[in-house]
Amino acid sequence: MNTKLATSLFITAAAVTGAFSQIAPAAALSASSSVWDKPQPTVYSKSQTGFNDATYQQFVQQERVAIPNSGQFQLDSSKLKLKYDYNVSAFFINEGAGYRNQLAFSSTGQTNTENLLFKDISCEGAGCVGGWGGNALKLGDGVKVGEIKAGSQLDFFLRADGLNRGTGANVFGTQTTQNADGLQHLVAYGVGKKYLLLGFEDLYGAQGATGGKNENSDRDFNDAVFVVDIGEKNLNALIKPVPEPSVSLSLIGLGAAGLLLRRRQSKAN
Ligand SMILES: [Ca+2]
Ligand SMILES: [Ca+2]
Ligand SMILES: [Ca+2]
Repeated sequence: MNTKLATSLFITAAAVTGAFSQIAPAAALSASSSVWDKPQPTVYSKSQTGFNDATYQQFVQQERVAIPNSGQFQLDSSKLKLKYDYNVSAFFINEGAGYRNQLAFSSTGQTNTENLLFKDISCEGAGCVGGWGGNALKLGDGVKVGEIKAGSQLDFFLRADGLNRGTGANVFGTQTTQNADGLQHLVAYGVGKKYLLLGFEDLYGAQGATGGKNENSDRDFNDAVFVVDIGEKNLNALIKPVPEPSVSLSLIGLGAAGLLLRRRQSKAN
């Protein structure tokens, strides 16, 4: 990882601490939720949105290689609570998965809604991690999440191989405790000025575990990769959390360095 990358990639140290654990977690979207039966929202191409995915492809790891240090950056659902009203969008970055995964979101709080975002997360051809069937999305394709009011919490859910398995699929979400295997399936980073980078692991169980429901998971977290535009003010609010007393000195140091670098970068931009 180069220095520039490190400055743009920073994560909320506070997410590790569960700083806002007193906030009740949003109800998980089950595999049988009607949200998965909704029609695919309009997909906008890069030429329509002006979004450039190239900057973010560097975060997509090769198959079966985890995003470095991803285990440190466990996402707390409260991390995605928006402090300001914003018209949120999500963009497809890549997918390294044989599965035909699906993505949905929910917003709870001031805005209460849920919707399907991508019904068939499949990609084949130049720039795609692999090609295992399906070619529904182009790199950088975007969908509108919609206007989300300040004080709302965003959660994202992956129905693993949902296109094929339907209601029998596993759903993995923002809340680790609500995942059937009890494991983290999502890593989140703050990238650029206004984006969250989300990387999902779609295989059930611990790395290499077999038997039962286990799927010999590789824990590479590249099975569905997105960025979500939450706006600069919301991202800034998320990456400047009030440090908890329990946060280790090293994490505080990391966060402070990240903020410093970010401010410099902001000025540079
Ligand atoms: Ca993968
Ligand atoms: Ca796939
Ligand atoms: Ca995987």
